[in-house]
Amino acid sequence: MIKQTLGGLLAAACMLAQAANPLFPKLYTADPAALVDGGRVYLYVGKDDAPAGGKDYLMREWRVYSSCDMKNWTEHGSPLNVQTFGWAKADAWASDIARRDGKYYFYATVEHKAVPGKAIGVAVSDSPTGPFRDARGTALVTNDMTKETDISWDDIDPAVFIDDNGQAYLYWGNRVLKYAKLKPNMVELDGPIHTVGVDKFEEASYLHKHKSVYYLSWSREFPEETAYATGPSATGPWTYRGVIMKKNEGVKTIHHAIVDFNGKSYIFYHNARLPGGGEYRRSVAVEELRYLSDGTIAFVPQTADGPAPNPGPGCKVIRQ
Ligand code: FUB
Repeated sequence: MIKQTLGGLLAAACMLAQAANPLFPKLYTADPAALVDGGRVYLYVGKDDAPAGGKDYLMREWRVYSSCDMKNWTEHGSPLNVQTFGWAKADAWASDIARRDGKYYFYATVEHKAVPGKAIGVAVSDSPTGPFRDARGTALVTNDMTKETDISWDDIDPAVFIDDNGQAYLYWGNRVLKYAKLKPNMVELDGPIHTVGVDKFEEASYLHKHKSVYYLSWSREFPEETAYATGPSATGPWTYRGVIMKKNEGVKTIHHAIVDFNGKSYIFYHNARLPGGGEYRRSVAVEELRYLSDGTIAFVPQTADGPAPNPGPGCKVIRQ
């Protein structure tokens, strides 16, 4: 049997023009967030720095990559890290991003220095590749703002969505799913925090719209699978539709993001398939996602090859 090592995979990746899954064999990466902008898809990941055998997450920064064909990925380095938020002390956990009025708003989970527990910050940049700066100087959401559970990590995993009428929403949570409207400035909540009941919600909510249907997806149960519901608006009511992706082997989380790009749809997620991978050493991957004629989403198997190249007009692969 041929034993694959991380070094071997890295060498192969340097030679190959086209990435298969997992996408980034040089690093352990997790919690994908994605943005389609200017003919490219930008992919933001947390960097898993836990040592082999580590017993907890060690995540200090986010990394960004981009592609114009879903196959060739350009590295853009780390556009922000925990220190971007002066009030945060650790844990560059899951994030999401949106563009509004030419600015890029990056919502991020971190551990707060002064308010015990996880918090959500928002950073802003003029470019999808950063650099980002703290847009408020304070957290947007702190653990003491929600009281539904007594765990310290129930305010994690922001998911931002801007509806066609311009109204922006922030969904987030662990164990209990919450959402609030965002003001047009994208850096303040607008009104109360609501809770949402969806089946066996764990974390990693994601809201998107395809054609006229709203899709709310999340990591369901623990260990996690990716499940979804559909609704007639950004706030439901939600009808449970089933499982998009089954549970991982070797890691209990699966955090996902869904985008439309060049006429096709894609789901990013993480697994533990990089050599040496595991619970705290994850790896981001991508698959094509297909909608059936009734608007439901076809089950997505994880593959080693990933999607076929899908270059848009003017796609220029940036070689490094
Ligand atoms: O990466 C840390 C946490 O693990 C994320 O915030 C969750 O979604 C899970 O992937």
